[in-house]
Amino acid sequence: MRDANPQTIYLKDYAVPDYLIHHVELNFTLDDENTRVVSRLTMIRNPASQTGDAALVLAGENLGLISVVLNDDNELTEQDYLQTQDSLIIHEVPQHRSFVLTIENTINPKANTALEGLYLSGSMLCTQCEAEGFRKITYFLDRPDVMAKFTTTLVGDKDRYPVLLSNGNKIAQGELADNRHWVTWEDPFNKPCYLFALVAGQLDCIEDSFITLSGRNISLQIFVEKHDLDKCAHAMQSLKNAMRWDEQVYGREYDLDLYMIVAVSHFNMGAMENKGLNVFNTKFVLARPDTATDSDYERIEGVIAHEYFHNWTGNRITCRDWFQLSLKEGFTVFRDQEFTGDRTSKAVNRIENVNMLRTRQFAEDAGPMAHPVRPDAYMEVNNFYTLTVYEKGAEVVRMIHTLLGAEGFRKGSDLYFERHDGQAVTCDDFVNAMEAANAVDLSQFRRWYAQAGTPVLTVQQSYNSSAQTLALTINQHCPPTPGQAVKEPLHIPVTVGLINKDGSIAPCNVQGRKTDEIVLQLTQAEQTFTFTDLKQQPVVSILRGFSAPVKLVMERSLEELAFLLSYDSDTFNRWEAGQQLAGQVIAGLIADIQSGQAMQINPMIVTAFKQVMAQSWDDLSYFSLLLGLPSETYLAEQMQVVDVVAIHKAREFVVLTLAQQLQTQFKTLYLECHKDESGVFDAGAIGRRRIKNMCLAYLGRLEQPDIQQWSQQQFDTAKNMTDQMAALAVVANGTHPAKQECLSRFYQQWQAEALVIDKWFALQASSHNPDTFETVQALMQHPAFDLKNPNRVRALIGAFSQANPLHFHAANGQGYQFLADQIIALNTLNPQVASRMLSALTSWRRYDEGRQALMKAQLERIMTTDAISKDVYEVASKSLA
Ligand code: 0A1
Ligand code: ZN
Repeated sequence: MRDANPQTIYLKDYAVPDYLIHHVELNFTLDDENTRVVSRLTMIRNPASQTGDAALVLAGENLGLISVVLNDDNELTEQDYLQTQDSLIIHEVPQHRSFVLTIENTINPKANTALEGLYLSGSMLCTQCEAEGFRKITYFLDRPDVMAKFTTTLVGDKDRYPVLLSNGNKIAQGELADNRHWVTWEDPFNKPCYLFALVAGQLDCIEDSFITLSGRNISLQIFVEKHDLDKCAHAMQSLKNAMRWDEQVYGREYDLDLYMIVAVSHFNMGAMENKGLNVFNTKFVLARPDTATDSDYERIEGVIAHEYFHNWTGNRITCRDWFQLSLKEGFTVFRDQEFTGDRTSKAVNRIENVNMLRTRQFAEDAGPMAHPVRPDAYMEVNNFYTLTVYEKGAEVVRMIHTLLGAEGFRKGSDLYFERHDGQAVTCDDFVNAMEAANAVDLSQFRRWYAQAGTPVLTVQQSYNSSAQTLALTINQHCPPTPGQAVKEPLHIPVTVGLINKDGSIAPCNVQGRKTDEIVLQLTQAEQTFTFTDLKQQPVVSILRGFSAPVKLVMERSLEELAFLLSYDSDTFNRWEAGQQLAGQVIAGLIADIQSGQAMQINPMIVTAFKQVMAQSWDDLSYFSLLLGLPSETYLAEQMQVVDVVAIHKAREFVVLTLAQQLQTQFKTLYLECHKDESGVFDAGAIGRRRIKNMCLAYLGRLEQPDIQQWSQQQFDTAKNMTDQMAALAVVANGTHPAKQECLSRFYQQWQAEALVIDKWFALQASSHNPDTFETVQALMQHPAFDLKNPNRVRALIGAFSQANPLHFHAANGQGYQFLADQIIALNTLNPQVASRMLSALTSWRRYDEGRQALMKAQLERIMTTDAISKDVYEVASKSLA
């Protein structure tokens, strides 16, 4: 397919483009298998270019070239240009004046299973151009620092493509012979080609409007297939909420008169922020109470907001090059996290985000693909849409927010927008604006962008009763990562609070300033901070709100953790204390298993849970998080050599013990909260569903007839997907007599709803049941399974390999072989998805010798794949290096 030995691209080699494009006039004659593209580019030599060579090199892949014409009348011949596999090199173009280059080519959307460029999703034609998809549409300067105005005309059959959409405003339309019609769109804003989009097909739309703060009326449209029209209301409301929030919190208004969202069923990622025409995975648009869970509702609002926020952080100000991806992604994720926190529960949202960061991003940072938030090299840019760039990138922005405070941060973002509107810039430009607006020095802080790996903070405390002081000594250390053996100390905000033994707040008095909480600024490898005026030794609550993306090492007794679980006023640390307590208890059981002893559970965990359950809670979602145990994946992250079987057994033992000993409490709580509130999405109803389903999950482990009846009844009568899915999970993950019947009834009920069927696949693939592997193999043959649909692949293959450690890591290696087979098949169909599926194999060094050998053998087999894609090659080869 591509290079067997792909080239590495380095940040240090960045050079400005040799040519610039002012205006792009595109004309598409649409056809599912043979679309004709005419691209008329108004160009000029870049005065800032340093290159002596005048050749014009345009990127292009899989294109059928028809003609190249210079200045409208000079048709170039094969002597004038060179066509390679991935470029068109025109030997000579005018150097001192602008010129027009018109290129005509064909493409085949139907054959495009990689879903980059122009492709068919169901019966809809749509595009995905980030990062380098535009070169699969036509020859172009496909790099984000080339920004141009786009005018796009779409021509197509009226019945086949009744709706024709592109970026910006519709400026003209008309009819043609042979039942065809055309529409011209014009985007008045300069943009890089990765923000180009077109959509054509049989679409229906819901419409609404939004009045901006300055009184402009924006028309809002969501396009979907006809049968999905009744699932768009939540997405529309979410969009309006996001628009208002960005005005209120960042002072940013929308800039076009029209905002369009299209939902497509085949999409490699979550959604795409194309200017004025977002293209979304249906998963992040469609919701009706009976088809989508509460967390789907929340994620939809978050992703809609994320794409909307990109209009300022990504589109108006974009990235100079793809190494700067976190400039737009880190900042935009930070913005969507803050939005979701404001819309739902700040406490819950922070915990969920940190949970994801610590289980998945920390693993990435500790593995062979570890890279800085601003990577300095890549083979395939699509491999760098990572948790590090997105989630750790957001943490870096959050730390700036913590260091500067909300007001200082807003001053910095205002200056950033003022300085760089309309430009393609770097992460440094962002930090420069934050610095300049606040007169602070963030030079050491910049290392967060350049250094990979998760820093470890080791904390020691010593209380001096005669001096009434507490000294906190914090040491920072960051383990080496590939290509970065030595790390420099980082500038780390560490938020601390002190608590007296009676639960009251002890003031933090450092250098004469007395506050309830303090942000310590750690800048050295080791530093001691002294708190004064402490008559008694307080309990330290450190890294409040998870103020930095680090691992914390601090000796804590179970008693101290139980104290913090009861008294810490910081909602994050309170939850964290419970997690650590459970983690220590589970670690004790793992040790029992590994030394061949009977498991002996420390009763403190039961007492601690009982206490939590005895309190009354306003935020029931937060309450349910306090009752959750650390996941198997998170527990695995904590072990030197991961023992999947022991982790599973130990954790299950704790679940069962809690279910047995707190059975009465779980039952009472379940019955109290089990109400019919279908379609009610306020925090109260969401919280009640969440806590009651948590209770049901515990109780389900008892395998008792009374509980089996409860779960069956909840399944039978549920009117919302949250309750139906939670009940099905309990029924299907055990020995419930109606297991098969419920699974098949669920399928029958929902076979017309692709997103619900994805849940059905994922639930079975992540089950602990002993026959899960056979089930997964059988599901691969199910008529509803389709290797060409990324959502399906993620639901079945992704859930099995990433959310089912017990079965994926079966000691005989069958899980590894299965995954490798699928990756090899996906390599040809969709390299991006193939490479993402590979992540389950990259951490092979973390397992025992037997599993290491089996995983490594599969990685080696993948490396021998014929026509291996750049995407898969980069991840597999780096994993083996
Ligand atoms: N910029 C989008 C994510 C995205 C990236 C690449 C894609 O295709 C390869 C698609 C979407 C976002 O952050 O939402
Ligand atoms: Zn994004």
